[in-house]
Amino acid sequence: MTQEAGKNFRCGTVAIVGRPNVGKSTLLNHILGMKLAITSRKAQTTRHRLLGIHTTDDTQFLFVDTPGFQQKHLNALNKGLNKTVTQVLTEVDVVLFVIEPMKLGEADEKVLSLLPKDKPVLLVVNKSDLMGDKNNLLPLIQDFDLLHPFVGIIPVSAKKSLHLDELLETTRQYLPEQPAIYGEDELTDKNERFLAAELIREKIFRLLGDEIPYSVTVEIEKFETVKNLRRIFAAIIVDKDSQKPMLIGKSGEKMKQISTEARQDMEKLFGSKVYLETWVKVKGGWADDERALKSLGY
Ligand SMILES: Nc1nc2c(ncn2[C@@H]2O[C@H](COP(=O)(O)OP(=O)(O)OP(=O)(O)O)[C@@H](O)[C@H]2O)c(=O)[nH]1
Ligand SMILES: [Mg+2]
Repeated sequence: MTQEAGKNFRCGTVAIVGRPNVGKSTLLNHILGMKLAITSRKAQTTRHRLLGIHTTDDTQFLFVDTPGFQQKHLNALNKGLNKTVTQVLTEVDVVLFVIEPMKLGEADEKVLSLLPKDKPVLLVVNKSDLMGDKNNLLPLIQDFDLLHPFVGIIPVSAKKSLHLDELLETTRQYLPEQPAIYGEDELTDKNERFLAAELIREKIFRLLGDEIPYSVTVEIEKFETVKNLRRIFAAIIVDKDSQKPMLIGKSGEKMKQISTEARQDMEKLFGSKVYLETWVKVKGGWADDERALKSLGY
């Protein structure tokens, strides 16, 4: 890193915002070249702001992944998620507004209305690999362009890592000239406890039907590091008794699968062996109870 060269080094924060499921977290992971943020086919996977640090020779990008802005089911949890998004927008140097190559919808319009007018915002058209005829992009871009003065428009594919260099190069131009804030090996400001809980939640999003994941949160009750072994004890919290058997599955099969896959991801991310123990607890109405939310880390 030529941070010592000083003069041209840039460092700044970049918000990644958009409606649920457009690929914000996938974009962060593919920029970092590392699975830091959890992702799934279901909307509303991300529930926390997440810092992802990407350091190159001349730039330190401080990306902030955010929850997809919620319009439906406005319980206390989702209201909190929306507050996170609006808060992040006030704090950053640049905004990446992520959309899919689909018609402008109500959910996109809602996020558009929140975009700051006094900050550079790039329109990032993700999932360009799904776009059949590239000519369809033009009317779509025109629709969006009418609603906000974007400083640039960049089609990318996060999943296939296409055009991410262009995205970084353009983003860089809007970052302030200043030295790096974090060490060049640092990846995030979140601790392993947080990341472990997220990986368990991801497996629940990926392995269970449409309803359960939204009623689930994960609490790490104990996290011990003994030499090259992490011993992690996690409670999976559901909203109702009736959800317990669905999560556990026939002869505990589902839980076993959740734990195994989460443990494998943790071993990769932490670079150590992991012993993981999980169990299910019921905490009725946790997602709409301010006090419970606070104690669960929201
Ligand atoms: N084909 C294709 N799929 C993608 C691309 N980027 C993301 N996806 C898929 O889109 C789905 C949603 O991705 P996420 O990264 O979880 O989306 P998100 O915007 O973070 O969603 P929330 O956190 O719920 O707001 C996943 O199934 C991804 O694999 C892409 O470039 N191409
Ligand atoms: Mg996400």
